[in-house]
Amino acid sequence: MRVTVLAGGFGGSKFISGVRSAIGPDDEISVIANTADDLWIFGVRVSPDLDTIMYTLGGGIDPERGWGRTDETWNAKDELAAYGEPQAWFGLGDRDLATHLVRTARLRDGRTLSEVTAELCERWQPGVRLLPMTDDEVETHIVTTVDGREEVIHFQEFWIKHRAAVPVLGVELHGIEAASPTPEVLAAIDEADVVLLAPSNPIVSIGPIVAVPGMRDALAAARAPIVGVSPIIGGAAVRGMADQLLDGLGIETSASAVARHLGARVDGGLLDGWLVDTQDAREVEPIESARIAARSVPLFMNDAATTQQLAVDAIAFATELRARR
Ligand code: FO1
Repeated sequence: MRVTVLAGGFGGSKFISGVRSAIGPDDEISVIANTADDLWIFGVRVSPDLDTIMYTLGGGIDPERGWGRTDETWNAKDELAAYGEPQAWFGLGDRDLATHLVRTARLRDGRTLSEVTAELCERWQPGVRLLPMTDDEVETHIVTTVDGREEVIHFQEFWIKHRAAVPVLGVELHGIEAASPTPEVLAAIDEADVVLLAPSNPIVSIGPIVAVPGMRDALAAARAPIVGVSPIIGGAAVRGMADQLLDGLGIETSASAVARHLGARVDGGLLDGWLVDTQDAREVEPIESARIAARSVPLFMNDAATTQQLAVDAIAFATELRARR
């Protein structure tokens, strides 16, 4: 069986590890990862979601932080601060820096982000094909106000420097118009038996992936059923800043509102099915009335067993829906 997963960073990585443990030896997983969190900083190219997935599945992630490397040191970051570097707010770890240096060197040599990611994965062996959504530069920026003045800042500045504590007046995907899915991404969608949307942020993780021109058409044309996992449980984001972003865009922070935002595939949207948590079982009916099949199962990925079970439930749901298509 070929499973293709669209995912962002932390929540996506855990879900993917569950999918990896849920499939058999003859199955394969392709991950289409968000790259709109990426940024140039201190002269290196950082790809947070690619690295978080690669480190998590490769065993190098710091599990408490949820990003960056275990046994990390921050000498370079401290030295940058000593120089008064204005971007020293960015958590540039010394071990993590090596990843960015290799990526930057290869990009400077004319390699694509997909080629670089495949090379980095030779070391980490994540057990999945990790595919950047595009090889073109796309960056999420947040329209906000700082000290009363409207500003457009990179998502990482919003998230790290401002701790997502500034208003979200809008989200802009810089470079999206000129971006295109990579051939590997289009093949992963076309050849999939099942397509899953990880419980990642619908605005800044899943959103940019499906905003790449041509991506929605590829997903609509896929023979595979498309099933998503709600990142909202009990009216709150499980982790991260989904609620601030949803509020900023006028989307209710609920499992059914996110499903409606992604849309029913039969009506030109993305979803054949949507998994909600057992505590949101009452939302199954309104989601079904939006022509998206829905099911309530435990969504909290609090250990390997529950994470694997969630993946099993998602694949089973998709397989059942494929039988209906
Ligand atoms: N998140 C933080 O909250 N603080 C940081 O300083 C930080 C640095 C960082 C460096 C590399 C990397 O791959 C991720 C990093 N993250 C940091 C997480 C990152 O901002 C988020 O994981 C995604 O961009 C949102 O999912």
